[in-house]
Amino acid sequence: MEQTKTAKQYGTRAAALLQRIRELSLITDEPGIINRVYGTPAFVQAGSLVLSWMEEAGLEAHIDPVGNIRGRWDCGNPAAKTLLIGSHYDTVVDAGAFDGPLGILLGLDLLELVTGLQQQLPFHIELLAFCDEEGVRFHTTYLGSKAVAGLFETELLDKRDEQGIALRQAIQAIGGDPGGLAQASVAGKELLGYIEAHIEQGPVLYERAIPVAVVTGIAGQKRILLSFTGEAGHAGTVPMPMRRDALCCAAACILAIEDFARQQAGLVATVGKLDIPHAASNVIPGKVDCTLDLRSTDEEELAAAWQSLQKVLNDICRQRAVLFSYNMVQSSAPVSCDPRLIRLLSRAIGDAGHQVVSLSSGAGHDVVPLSAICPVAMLFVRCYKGISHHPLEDVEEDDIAATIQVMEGFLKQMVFNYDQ
Ligand code: HGY
Ligand code: MN
Ligand code: MN
Repeated sequence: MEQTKTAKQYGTRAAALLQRIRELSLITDEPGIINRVYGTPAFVQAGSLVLSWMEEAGLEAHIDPVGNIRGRWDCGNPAAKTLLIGSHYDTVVDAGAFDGPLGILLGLDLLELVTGLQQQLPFHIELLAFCDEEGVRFHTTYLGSKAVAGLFETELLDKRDEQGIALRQAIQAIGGDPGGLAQASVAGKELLGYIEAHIEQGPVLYERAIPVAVVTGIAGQKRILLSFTGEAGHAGTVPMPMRRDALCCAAACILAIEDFARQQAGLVATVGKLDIPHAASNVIPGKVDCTLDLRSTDEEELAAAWQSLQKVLNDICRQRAVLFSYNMVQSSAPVSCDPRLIRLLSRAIGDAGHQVVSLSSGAGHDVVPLSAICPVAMLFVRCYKGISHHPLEDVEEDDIAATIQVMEGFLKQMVFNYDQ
């Protein structure tokens, strides 16, 4: 098949980027799947590899107090602003290879172009590989980007993982400094903006056969721990009408949550984890904890949905004589991307010969905390059938070539439109 001009011109860089994606994907705590959550040996190994790539590219690179890997290109003018580019290098469990690393490596590709060509730019660029966007280990997301945005809440340091290890200890264990997180912050600095390229993690671009899209905004999300307390008992002796079965109650609640979300167009609700302490096949579950992930791009709808769901869950628990309680683990409002950056990114997409499509993101991204301190933009990249958080996650080399071209075009737009 005749290679497109883009594939020819950018194909070599796309192939090199894919090679690095594959190299990173082999760094895992669980051979056979990609598993690289915050603070593990694989996490540290992956961070060192990204650091070495940044150093090879000629960037001033370092690991910050929370574990973000950072590479800076200085334009030589101390008064200049800084453009931030990045994504995350932690993963979910049994992850795909592109969620996070693609955005880091696209930024690295751009910086290799800048340093390689001794390009004179009027502004600085900082490449950020964030350490914990997924929040898998401590169940609270954006740890790295919150530190960079100066939004890290110190009470997070006492959060414990399933082994009872506190985040403070995990930071120390990787050589970080839990007392020095303020040094990671760029809040208040002269920032031009933050751009993140990321797989769409949804099917729209794949269905419409379009390689990239500009993101208009990121959905708000609530991560809530739901707890159901009934009464444990002997599976063989407690008559059914006398039971206060916490698991049956949780099951009824989980189906009610699904039913509720199905009736609200802009809402999604997911119970992704369920835990039965001291579970045994011959014991009626007395206690069940599960996680509720609630999202909407409309802040009022999200708040109202949670209010309504609390009533639904309380009613079910009352009928079953089971106690219901919850802990709001994390709550982030919807975020809008910056209109000016959207315009410049759309121009770059058009200049690269692609139809300009705008999408909102149901997935959370490090853009969320960064939006508090500077204008933000996101570029979505088509992925295979929209699959993500799954080993089948994949991106075509031609789409990586197209994205490289758009990112380069965006950088040009930022230069042409730079006003100190
Ligand atoms: O959960 C999310 O939306 C993201 O993948 N962390
Ligand atoms: Mn991601
Ligand atoms: Mn993810």
